[in-house]
Amino acid sequence: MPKTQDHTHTQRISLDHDFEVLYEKACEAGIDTAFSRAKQTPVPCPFGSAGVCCRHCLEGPCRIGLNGKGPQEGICGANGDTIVARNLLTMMIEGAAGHAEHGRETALALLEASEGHSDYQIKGVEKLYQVAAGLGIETNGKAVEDIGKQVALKALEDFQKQAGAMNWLTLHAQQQSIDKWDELGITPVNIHLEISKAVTRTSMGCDADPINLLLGCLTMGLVDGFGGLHLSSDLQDILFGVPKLVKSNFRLGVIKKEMVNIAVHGHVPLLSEKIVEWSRKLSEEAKAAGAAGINVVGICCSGNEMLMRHGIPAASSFSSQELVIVTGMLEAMIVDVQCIMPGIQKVAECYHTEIITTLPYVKIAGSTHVNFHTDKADKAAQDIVRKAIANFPKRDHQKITSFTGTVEAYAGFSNEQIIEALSALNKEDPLKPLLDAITSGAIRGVAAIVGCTNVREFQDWGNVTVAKELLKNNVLVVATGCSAHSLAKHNLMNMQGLEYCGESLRGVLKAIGQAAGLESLPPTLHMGSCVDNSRPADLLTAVANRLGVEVKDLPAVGSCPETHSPKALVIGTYFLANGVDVHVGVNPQVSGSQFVTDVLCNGAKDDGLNLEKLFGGKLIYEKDPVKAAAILLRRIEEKRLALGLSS
Ligand code: MSK
Repeated sequence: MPKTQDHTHTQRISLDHDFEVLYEKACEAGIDTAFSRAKQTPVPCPFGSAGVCCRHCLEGPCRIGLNGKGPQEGICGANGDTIVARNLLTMMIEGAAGHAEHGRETALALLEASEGHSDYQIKGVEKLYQVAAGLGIETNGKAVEDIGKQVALKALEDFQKQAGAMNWLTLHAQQQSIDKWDELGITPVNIHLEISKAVTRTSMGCDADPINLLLGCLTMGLVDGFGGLHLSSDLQDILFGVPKLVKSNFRLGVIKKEMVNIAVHGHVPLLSEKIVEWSRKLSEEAKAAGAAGINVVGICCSGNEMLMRHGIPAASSFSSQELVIVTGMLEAMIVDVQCIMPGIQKVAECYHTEIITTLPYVKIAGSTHVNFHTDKADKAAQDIVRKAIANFPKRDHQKITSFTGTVEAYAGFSNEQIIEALSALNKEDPLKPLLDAITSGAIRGVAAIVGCTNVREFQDWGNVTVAKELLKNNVLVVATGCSAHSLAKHNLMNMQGLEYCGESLRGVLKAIGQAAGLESLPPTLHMGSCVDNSRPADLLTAVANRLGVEVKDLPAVGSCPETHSPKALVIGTYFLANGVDVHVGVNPQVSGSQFVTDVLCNGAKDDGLNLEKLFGGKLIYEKDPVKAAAILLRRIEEKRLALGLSS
């Protein structure tokens, strides 16, 4: 049995008590998890934390001395500003590449489905027509598959074209923003070209101008926003259908003792869709093995995707993924890509859980690998579900910890669903009730709470606290990613949470919800996975277009209180390029350069060049969630004032 690194487990790890129970159980059983490993290294490396460690060549690693003490240049002469900006761009590349690969796989899946040589069919026909029209594809008299193929080829063109702007950027961005990006020379041409160029410019002996490197970060933000987020969401809606309102459950009570439990974890929903389908089809086989049936639960964004389209319950966000296994009731955890801790394998070895990797470029030593491809998706899903069924009799009943508590949550708030709900109030002009609420001040502004949970943070605390502070002050809150897990678990996606809303916001939510046949809309709206940050972006664009202003002018903010991932940083950069203020509650690792910090965080009235002057919004780094919410509220009021909206 491995020895846990946290023998004392005195510090609390989560606002969710169930995970504290499991953490204590893991510590007592000598099972290491990310939480115990984090306590083993309580202070992160100060040089890495400040962004001043350079590992771009073999003369180093070099590091810049902190607080002006020690060497102020690397061996090549790169100073702290260059090194910090370059390291930030490296993180952006990593985040954008992950989302772009998600988009590329989805585009190929749509192409194969359209050509009839995969196990998938197009389910979102209406969305297909809408996207095709936006791309200028002629649809009259054409078969759905022909249109699907044209849309897929347009998407793949965004990985190949050598001139002009990306198709998906032109499809979704406001013209004023495109003009600004063109003027600054940051408009991306194609996704792979920009990623490749950015890798080149960060390598030793290339770009050494911190301003130019920071502009490169903005390009990566646009690559991510249009080539990762929008492209993936659009094509997934075409393949699997646009999410509609669903009711489901969160917390560990969703894992059922009498069932074969399968967790889907990762991001790209291609395989998870099939796991859900085959779990239903093979339930008789599970019963023959002594179980009551098959229960699929979600982790991270695979969980969000399956929740949004199928109402699959959610077991865990990022930081507690290993602890799900410690229930002793998980027969298999199926992973695809991103946010998968290698540590799950070691924890699984202490139980009967089988970790199953599915992509040739994401494997974990010791785990089972079932290769997934769209033309053999049904076969792969059947094999995986049968492996889980075969594991059910191997449970060690002495090691089981079950929970009964679940929290009900509403999800499925695509823009199409929001518009449908609003149209119950105004059929001819569905956006009008929302615009009226914003302009009258009944809704002070809109906030997207996005991003992760982070093992070094007290799980859910930052996400929930920022949300409650904003709700109390009548800000409409939407959420995606793992932060949506936090909000759902703490009653902010069901009607109980309405008590946290200010009176005027509650009135608007009730009016819209009741017109749509509900008691109310929930206090916060679950808009989906990480790539679905395209949805709040589209909502803001629609509101700005109707008000005749730019997105940067809206009283809208983004917040990532507990993030851990470079993906969240690059999503935030996409919003910054659109002029939206973005809060991060976790150190963005730029403090080693006052110049870079000023460019990112200073206001428009400050001396020198900065993001707010160029785009209209800035980065706000504040660890304390109450203070962070106060800053966001102030920014919302400033933008209201500038727009001439009621005080
Ligand atoms: S899964 S990127 S921990 S949100 Fe999208 Fe959650 Fe953050 Fe991964």
